[in-house]
Formats: sequence, C-alpha cells, structure tokens
Amino acid sequence: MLIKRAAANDCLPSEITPPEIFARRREFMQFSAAALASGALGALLPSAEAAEKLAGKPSPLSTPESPTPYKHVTGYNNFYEFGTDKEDPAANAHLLQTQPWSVSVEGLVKKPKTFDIDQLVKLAPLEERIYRLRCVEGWSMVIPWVGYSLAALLKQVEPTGSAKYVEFISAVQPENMVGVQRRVLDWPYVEGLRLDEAMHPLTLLTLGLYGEVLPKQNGAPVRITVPWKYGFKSAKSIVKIRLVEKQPLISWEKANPREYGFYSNVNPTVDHPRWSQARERRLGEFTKRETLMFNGYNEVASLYAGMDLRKYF
Ligand SMILES: Nc1nc2c(c(=O)[nH]1)N[C@H]1C(S)=C(S)[C@@H](COP(=O)(O)O)O[C@H]1N2
Ligand SMILES: [Mo]
Repeated sequence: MLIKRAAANDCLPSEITPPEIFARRREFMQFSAAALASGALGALLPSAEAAEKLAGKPSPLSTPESPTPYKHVTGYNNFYEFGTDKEDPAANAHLLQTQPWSVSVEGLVKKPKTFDIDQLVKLAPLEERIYRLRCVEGWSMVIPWVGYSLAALLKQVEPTGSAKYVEFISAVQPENMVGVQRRVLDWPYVEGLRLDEAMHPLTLLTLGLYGEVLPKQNGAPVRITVPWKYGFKSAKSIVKIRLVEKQPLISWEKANPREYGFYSNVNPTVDHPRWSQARERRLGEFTKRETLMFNGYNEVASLYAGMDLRKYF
C-alpha cells in the first residue's frame, strides 16, 4: 500500500488532529508494545490497520463546526452487514477483508475500468472535508473525511450521453459479515444518485477520516459521502459503480418504499412516516438542534429546481 503505517516516532501533533486522537494513538502504541512483549500482536492487526495515516489538504467545502469526537464517529455506526445495533459495526467489522480491493466502474461509459485501492488513493489530490452527516433516524455527526470529489473518478471513465444515474454496490462477504446471514436487507447494499448529484463537487469519494484510512466500521477501504442526503445514501465498502439509464432500485426503498425514497434529501418539512425529521441530536450534545434543509448545504438547491420534494422524498 502507498499509505504509510504510523510508526512509534510518527505521532507529532498536526493542526488537524484533535487531542482525543493523540490520546488514542498513544494508548494504542502502549497497548501494541505490551502486546508485542507478550507475543499477542496478531490479535491487534485490525486496530493496527485503522491507525494507518491518510492526510488531506483542508478543503474550503468544510463546515466550520467542530468534529464529533472520534469515539462516536467510529463507535456509533450503521453498517447492517455487521449487525443492526449501533455498536455492532465497531465490534464486528474487523473481519471485513479489505486487501486486495478494487472498484470496477462500468455500464454506460466509454472507458470502463477497474481501479485497485492504490490507484484510487493516487487518482486525485486528497482533501480533508469536514461534513455534517444526518442519519434518517434523527442523530447527526460532524466528520472530517479524507477523499476527493467523485466527479474526478467519473470523468476518467467518460459517461456516455445515455447515462442518467449512478449505482453504488457494496461488498458482500458472507463469511466475514455476521449481518448478511440475516435478510434484514436484500444484499448487496445498493445505493444510487442522479448523474448530476454524483457529479456535484460535494459528493465525496471517501478513503479516510480523522487523518487515517477509513476504519472498517466506517466503510473501508472506500465509500461515498453525500452530505445533503440522509446517511443511508452514503454506501460503504463499495466494489462496483455502475452508470445506468434508469433510476436504480436502492436497498432501503426496496425494503420499505413507503418510508424510504430514492432522493432522501435531508428535509425538516417532510416527516418519516413514523417520526418527525424537524430536529436532530448531534452525538456528544444534549439539546437537540433544528434540522436544516439539505442538511445546510443550500448550494445543492438548484439541482431540485421545479421538483416537488414531498413527492420525490
Ligand atoms: N453498505 C452499507 N452502507 C451504509 C449502511 C449500511 O448499512 N451498509 N448504512 C448507512 C447509514 S443508515 C448511515 S447513517 C451511514 C453511517 O455512516 P457512518 O457509520 O460512517 O457514520 O452509512 C450508510 N452506508
Ligand atoms: Mo442512517
């Protein structure tokens, strides 16, 4: 891998790394040293991988809000392939096999191509983008992602004139994913965007967070992040991107079309059939916040000019 592994002398403070990360790295290194002495390093490999560094240049597209503590970002997750409780992904995702990994970009494109993960890391300059993430269930976080606009990847394959949508397909590793042994969703996890949404500069091909390669519970080694839509639009651990003509049937819509629609723009005025979407709880905070239209990313509003966002929820 091109990504450098953090070494013991490599934990100097940087401007972007918050104190809890240093504390965590230091803890981890003390822990590793102890484990090495007792010959138990094998058991530590999943955490060792999570500590590989991946820095990005601060992006002007970042929100000025302070990031949610690392322990919430990596400890409170939705990744149904690893179980349905928020703590399940952190407990179970270490079994995800991420090497080798490649993403095939295919369908209505002039130059279909399979990119291995090292090629993806090198494809465009890495940026740190601090984005809000609003889960459809009513909680939110602020996450310092590392990646670049998905548009940079899509341009490489040259979508044809008939490509109208982009479909994202997550990995299925039945042996390694405790959740796929249950049929909560029809695996693989499938998501999709309209081509103009996928090409919008905010849509991030995500390879890391908090200055490290993506932890497995957050969708290693590569995921999508779409900050103005509910979190479930941001497919994790993707292996395939397909350019298509018709609107893809996404996993959540397939499971429950009354509750989940293709667009899923964050919208405080459109309630989920079972709960209000007007407010949200930011993890680590006590009082609820008002949820903002498009999660506060008003620059995307023009993508939906003239559309009835109650009908296309
Ligand atoms: N493959 C896959 N991707 C997924 C999910 C999932 O269950 N499987 N959950 C989604 C949901 S509901 C949310 S809120 C976000 C959570 O991302 P995070 O755990 O990195 O915060 O991932 C999304 N991507
Ligand atoms: Mo979510």
